[in-house]
Amino acid sequence: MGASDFSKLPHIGESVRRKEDYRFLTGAGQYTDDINLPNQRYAVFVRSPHAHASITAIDTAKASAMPGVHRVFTGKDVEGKMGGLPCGWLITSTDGQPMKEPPHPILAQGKVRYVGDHVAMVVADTLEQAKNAAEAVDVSYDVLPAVVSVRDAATATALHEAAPDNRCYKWAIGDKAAVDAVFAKAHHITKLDLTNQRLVANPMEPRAAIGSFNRANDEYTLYVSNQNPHVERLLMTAFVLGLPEHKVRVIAPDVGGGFGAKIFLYAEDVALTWAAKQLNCAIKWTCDRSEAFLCDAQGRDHVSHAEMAMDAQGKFLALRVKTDANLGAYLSTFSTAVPTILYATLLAGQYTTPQVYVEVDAWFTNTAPVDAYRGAGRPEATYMLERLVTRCAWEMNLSQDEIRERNFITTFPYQTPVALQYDTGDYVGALHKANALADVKGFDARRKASEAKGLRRGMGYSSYIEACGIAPSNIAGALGARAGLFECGEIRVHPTGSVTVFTGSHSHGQGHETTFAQVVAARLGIPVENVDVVHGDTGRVPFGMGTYGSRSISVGGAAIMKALDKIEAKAKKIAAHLMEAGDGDVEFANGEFTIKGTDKKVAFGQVALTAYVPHNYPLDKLEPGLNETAFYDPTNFTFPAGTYIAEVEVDPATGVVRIDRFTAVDDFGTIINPMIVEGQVHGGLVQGIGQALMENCVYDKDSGQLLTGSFMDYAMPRADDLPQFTLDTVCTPCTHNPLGTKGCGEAGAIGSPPAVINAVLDALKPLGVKDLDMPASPSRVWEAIQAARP
Ligand code: MCN
Repeated sequence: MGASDFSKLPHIGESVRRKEDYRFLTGAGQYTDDINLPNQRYAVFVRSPHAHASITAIDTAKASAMPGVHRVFTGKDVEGKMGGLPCGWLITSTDGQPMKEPPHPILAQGKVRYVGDHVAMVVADTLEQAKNAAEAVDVSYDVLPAVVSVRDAATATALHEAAPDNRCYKWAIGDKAAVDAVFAKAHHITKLDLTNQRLVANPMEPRAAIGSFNRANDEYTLYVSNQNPHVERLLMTAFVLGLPEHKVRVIAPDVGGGFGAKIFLYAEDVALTWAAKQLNCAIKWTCDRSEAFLCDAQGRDHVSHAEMAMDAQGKFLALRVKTDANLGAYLSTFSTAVPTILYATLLAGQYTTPQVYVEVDAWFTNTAPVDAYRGAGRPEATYMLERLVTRCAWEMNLSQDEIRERNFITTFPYQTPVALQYDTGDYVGALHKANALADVKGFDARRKASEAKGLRRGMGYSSYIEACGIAPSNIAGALGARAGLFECGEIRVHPTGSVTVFTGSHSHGQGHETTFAQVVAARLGIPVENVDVVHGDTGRVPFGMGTYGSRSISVGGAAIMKALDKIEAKAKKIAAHLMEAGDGDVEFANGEFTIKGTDKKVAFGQVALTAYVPHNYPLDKLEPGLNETAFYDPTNFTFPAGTYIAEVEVDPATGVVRIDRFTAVDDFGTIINPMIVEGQVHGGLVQGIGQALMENCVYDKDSGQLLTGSFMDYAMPRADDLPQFTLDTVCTPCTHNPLGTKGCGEAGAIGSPPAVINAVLDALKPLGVKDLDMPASPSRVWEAIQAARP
C-alpha cells in the first residue's frame, strides 16, 4: 500500500486517546524500580570524587565485613574477565590517523577520569547496608591535573595513553579547496563564534537495573530502564561479557523518559548482570538524582566558528565551519557519530548553499561522557546555522524572511553538498504560515508597547531541518559508520481476529502503544482496541534497534507495514479459499475481503479464525496460522523541517527574559495522531527553551568538579517559564516509507534554541549587544547589556 492511500485510511490523522495512559494515570505503570525479584540484593557504586587521579590502593576489608554485605567488587575482580564498554558506531577519522579508542573499563583499572567514574560495586542485603559499606571502601588516590574544556584539551595532561594529545579524532566533510576559493572572492563574509553548552538529560525516572541469574538454565535476565533492549543485549554479550546472546534476556519495562540518555550500554548494567551469576542472586541498582547528574551521558558541548560567504544580494555561496566537540572522559556508545554524521551533514540546512565544508576535532576531557541527547548533533547544527543566517540578514540589511526566501531549497529531491538528499519539503510554505500565525505584522506595535514599559521586545527566527528515521544502512555506511539501523516488527493475528504487535521500537513516553495500534487497525479495518503493542523485551520481540533519532514511526512503523503486507497477502489466499475464488481476484478494504464484480465477501475475523481452525484447507498451498515478521531498513532518512518564531520581552534592568509568544510550524509528513505529535512538539520545545534560557552543565575549570550537580544549580524549565505555544503544520509526505511520515520527537528541541536567542539578540540590538551564548540567564543578559554600554 502506498503512502497516499495509507493516509486516507480510518484512524490515520485521528487524535486517538493514549491507550497507555490508563495505567500511567492510575499508578499501575511498572518501572524497573517497582520490580522486585526473589533473592534480591542491592548494589551501590563507589564513585570517584576526583576528576583525574591514579588509584594507588583500594581497601575493601572494612566494607566487606559490614552487616549484610555480600561482596565488594573492584577493578581487579573484573580485570581479564570481561571487555570494556564498546563505542558502537565508530566513524572513520578523515585525517588518515585511526580514531583513538581507549578502553572503558566496567570498574576503574588504576585510574579515574571524571568525577563519578566507577571504582567499586558493593552488594548487600539492603540498600542502606550497601550505602553504608560503600562509604567504608577506602580508596587512595594520587590526584592528577584535570581538563574540562575542549579549548584546553590539546595542552592538558593526557587522559589515555592511546590519545597523548587528548584528541580522539579529526573528521571533515565537504570540498575544502572549493569552499576556500569561493570565500576568496565573496562579496561579504559573516562570521560567528559560539558555544553550544553541555546539558544533562534528566529524565523523570532515573536509570535503574536489576541483574539476575537462573542457575537452572544458565540464563541471565536484566531489567533495565533503557531505550533499546536488543542493542543493549547485543553489545553486552558480544563485546563485554562474551556470552551467547540467547542466554541473556533484557527487559526494558515502563520507562519514565530517556531523551537519549538511556540508549547507551552503561557500566552499571554490565556489572549487575555479571555479578548476579557470581553471587547467584538478583541485584538491584537504582540511580539517585545526584548520581544521575554525575554519570548519565550528557549532551552537546561544542565550541564552533562559522563563516558564511555571500554575494551582494545575500545569496549564500559557501559555508565554512570548524567545531571542537567534547566527548568527555570515555567514548559512550554512539558518541563519535554525534558531532559528525548527525551534525556536520545537517549544516546545509534548508538552504541552497552550493559549497559547505565542516571540520570537527573531538576531544577527551575529565568530564562525564557526552553522547546523544534529544536531537543529538542536529540541535547543534541548527543553532549554529540559524544564528549565522540571522546575523547574515542583519549585516546585509535584509529581513529574516528575505534572507531565508532568497536561499531556501524549493525543488526536490535536493542533493546537499554534505551527503544528504532531501526527498520533500515546503520551506517557504512553513515560513509564510509561521509569519501569519505569529502576527509578524503586529510586532512593531507590540515592540512600542513594551518600550513604553521600559522593556525591550525582540523576534527571532529559526528554520530548522533534521535527519530522522535513523539510520539507513547504506547512507550510514557511506559516511563511515560500522552499522546501520533497521527495525523489526511482528504481527500476530489471533484466531478471534485481535492482534498483538511485537515491535523493536521502544516507547518511553512517545505513545507507540496507541499510534502503532492505529496503523495496524487502519490497515486491517479493525478497532484500535483490538490491537495490543508489545515492546521492550528481548524474550518476546524477535529483534529491535530501539528508539532514538525520531525513528520509531518511520522505521519501526514501516517494519510493521511490511509485516502487514505479508499478513494481507496470506489472508487474501485464505479468503480466496473460503470464497472459492482465485487469489488474484480478492480485494481487501475496510476489514472485508471481496471478489471483484460479485457480492461475495468475508470479514477479516473469519479469515483469522480459518487460519487457525482450517477446514478443507488447501495444505499444499497454505500453511495454517497468521503470523508474520518483517525487517525494514530505510533507503533514506526522513527530513522534518519547519520555521519557528519566538517573541521575547527583556527587562534591561534585571536581564530577565520572558517568552511572550512562540510559533512553531512543522512538516512531519503524514501524521498518525495529531494529539500525540503536538505533545511531542511541546516536550521538545520545552527542552529547547530550557537550553536557550536556563540549563547549563558546568564543571570547575581547575578541579573538574561538577558544579551543577542538583536541581538547585541546574535550572530546568517549569510551566510558568513558558508561553502558550502556537502550533501548526505543513505536509509534504516522506516519499520513501510506506506511511509518508517524518519523525516528530526531536523537532522542538532542535528548532527552538536559535529562535529564542535570535529574539533576545533582536531585543538587545538597540542597546549594542551583538552576541550572547546560551543559556540567556538573567545574569548573562544583564552582563551583556552592561558590557555593551558605551
Ligand atoms: N508520530 C505521528 N506522526 C508522525 C510522526 C510521529 O503520529 N508523522 C507519533 C509516533 O507514532 C510516535 C510519536 O509521534 O507515537 C513519536 O514518533 P517519532 O517521531 O517516530 O519518534 P520516536 O517515537 O522514535 O521517539 C524518539 C524521540 C526522541 S529521539 C527523543 S530523545 C524523545 C522523544 O522522542 N524522548 C522522549 N520524545 C520523548 N517523549 C517522552 N515523553 N520521553 C522521552 O524520553
